Amino acid sequence: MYDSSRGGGSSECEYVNWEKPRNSRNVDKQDRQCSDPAVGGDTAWSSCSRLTAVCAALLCVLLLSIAIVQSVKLNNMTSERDQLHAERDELQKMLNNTVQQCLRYFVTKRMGWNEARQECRSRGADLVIINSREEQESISQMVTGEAWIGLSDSAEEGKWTWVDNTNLTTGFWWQGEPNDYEQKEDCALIGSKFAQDKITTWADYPCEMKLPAICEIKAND
Ligand SMILES: [Ca+2]
Ligand SMILES: [Ca+2]
Repeated sequence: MYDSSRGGGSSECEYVNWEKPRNSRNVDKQDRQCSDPAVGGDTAWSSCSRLTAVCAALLCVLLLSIAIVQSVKLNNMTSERDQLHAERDELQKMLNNTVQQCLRYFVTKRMGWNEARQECRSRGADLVIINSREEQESISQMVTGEAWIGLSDSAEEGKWTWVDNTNLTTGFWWQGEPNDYEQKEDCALIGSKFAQDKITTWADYPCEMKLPAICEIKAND
């Protein structure tokens, strides 16, 4: 309806019969809910923002967790690999030592010292000469029980000489040895049954005693 009594402008007449769409405000509001926080959609906007932030945070936590798990797995695998390498190297070293010992030393049957020396020499070796504590330890581990070594004082009582004619400098005698018991003991053995440790195990026995002997193949032979 046109109301001319108000004398207003044409713009006012135009709105007399015009009904603003009932839901226009709501539609407008809905359109702006997630796009413009300044137009009455603060609550909805905050919800969207929080939801997005929570999702992003969860994603970050998930990715971080995966990264941590993978890192731990990698560290564990690296440690296991290093340990396996160390064990392999140790086994290789033990194998090499064992092979070297097998190639360098052998043990005869039971016989007297002079007979044993002949046996060693007939096989390209001689009775063993022990030059160091390491060799004493190594040979002690190789044999069990008593065995002849290449040391005697047959030529001159009390003057212990190796089979290569060098004089003994460092001995590994058990307590009270050598004692030349009844003036009949001129040959040395390793692994005395009376010894209480694995290092000081030498003793002098009568050379006719039947014992195994340790022969040593020289490296330059
Ligand atoms: Ca003697
Ligand atoms: Ca003795």
